[in-house]
Amino acid sequence: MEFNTISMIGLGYIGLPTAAVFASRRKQVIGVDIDQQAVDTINRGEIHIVEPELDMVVNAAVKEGYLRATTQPEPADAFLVAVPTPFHTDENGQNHKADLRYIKAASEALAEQLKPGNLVVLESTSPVGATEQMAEWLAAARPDLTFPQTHGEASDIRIAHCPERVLPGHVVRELVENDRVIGGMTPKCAEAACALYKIVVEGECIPTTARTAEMAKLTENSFRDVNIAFANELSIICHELDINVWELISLANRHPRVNILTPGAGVGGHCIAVDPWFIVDASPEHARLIRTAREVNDGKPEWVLSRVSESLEALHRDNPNARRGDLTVACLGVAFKPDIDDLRESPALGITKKVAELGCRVQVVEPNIQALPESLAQEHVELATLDEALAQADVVCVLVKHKSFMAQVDAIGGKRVVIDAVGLLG
Ligand code: SAJ
Repeated sequence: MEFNTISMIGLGYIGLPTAAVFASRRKQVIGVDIDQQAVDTINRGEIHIVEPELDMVVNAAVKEGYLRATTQPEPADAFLVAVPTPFHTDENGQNHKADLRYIKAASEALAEQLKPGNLVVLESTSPVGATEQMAEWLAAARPDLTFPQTHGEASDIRIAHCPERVLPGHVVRELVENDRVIGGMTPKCAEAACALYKIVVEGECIPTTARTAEMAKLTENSFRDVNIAFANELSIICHELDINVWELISLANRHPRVNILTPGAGVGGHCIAVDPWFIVDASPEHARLIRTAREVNDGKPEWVLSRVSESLEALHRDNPNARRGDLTVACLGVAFKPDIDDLRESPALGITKKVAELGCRVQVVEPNIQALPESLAQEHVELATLDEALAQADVVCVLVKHKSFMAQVDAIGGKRVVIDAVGLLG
C-alpha cells in the first residue's frame, strides 16, 4: 500500500503535529479543520496552539509545499482522524458518557472522498467500540464501498485505531520516538496502518485488534490516574497524621519495587481526568478502583481549598478586627501542570477561582501567561509577579511546581503561612 497523500482530520494538539511530522517526511499532507481561523493560520506557516518546536516544523512543511490546510476533506490515500472525544454527564454530574459526535461528523465529511484501497485511522482517544462505530458511520455514508465489518480482509476500505500517546510539551519528539499500538479491524487493516506510521515512527509499531488498542490507551491514562490518586490520598492522610508526605514518599520510593507518583492540586488536562470515565461507563460494576481514583483526584482541589479557608480563619482568630478583604492570598500557578501555559481543566485555576469567592484579595502568580483568564476577571484578583505576591500575601498557596518557583524556594518557604499542594518546599 502506498501512502503519497495523507489527510489529517482535526488540526488540534495532536492532529497538527502529526500532520506536520508526516509532511516533514515529504508526504503530501492535507490538513482539515472546521475552524477557518486555524486553517488560515496554518496556511501562513504559523500555529494556533502552544507546543515547543511545532512552529518550526509547521513553517517548514507549509513553505516547502508539503502541508496545506482546508475546511473540506479532499481525496487521499489515508485519512487520520484526531478530533475531540469529550464526555457529558447527567444533571447530577454522574453517568459520564463519551460524546462521539465529532468522530461522527468527521466520518461523514471524509466518507464522501473515500475510494477503494483507502485506509482510515482513528487516533482520538475513544471508548471501546468507537472504531467499529466509525466504520458503521462510514459504511452508512458509502453503500457503494465495502468495509471490514462486513467483508473482512476483502474489504475496499481498511480501518484501524492508533491512539495518540504523546505528552503535551514533548509532542514533536514523542510522536517520532514513542512506540505505537496499532489496532486493526482485521490483521490486514493493522498491517496497512503499521506501514503508514512507520513513515514517521522510530519506535515500534505493534499490531493488535482495534478494541484492544482502544482499551490500551484508556488503560495507560487510568494507570496514571490511579497512581496519582494513591499519592493524593497519601498526602491527605499524612496531613492528618502530621507527617511530611514528600519525605515519606521519597523514603518509600527507596524500595526497589515502589515508585509512588507526586501528590498535587488535582489532576487536570483533557486526558487523564477524562479517559478513565470511558472504562467506568463501559463496566460500571467492575471498574471500582478506577472510579474511586477519579473521585479521589477530583476531590483534591476541594481539600486544598479547605486548607486555605482554615488558614484564613486562623488569621481572623489572631486578628479579630481584620476584614476578609484585608487579607491577601497568593496563588502560585494556575496552569494544569508545570511549565506550560495551558489552563484547560486546570485544578489550580479552579482552586484560585474559589479562593477569590472567599472574599479575600487574590494575587495570581503565573509566569506563563500575560493576562488573567476571563474567569478570574474580578476587581480583587490580580496577576502579580512572585516578588510582589511574596511582599504582600498573608497566605501563600503553591498550586503548580513551575521551575521559576523552584528557584525561589527560600523566599517562598520564608513566609509564615504556606500551603504547599505540590511539594515545592519538600
Ligand atoms: N500529575 C500529578 N502527579 C503526578 C503526575 C501528574 O498530580 O505525579 C497531574 C499533573 O499536574 C496534571 C495531570 O496530572 O494536572 C496530568 O498530567 P500528565 O503530565 O501526567 O499527563 P497529560 O494529561 O499531560 O498527558 C497524558 C499522558 N499519558 C500518560 O502519561 C499515561 C500522555 O502520554 C497522553 O498522550 C495524554 O495524557 C493523552 O493525550 O491522553
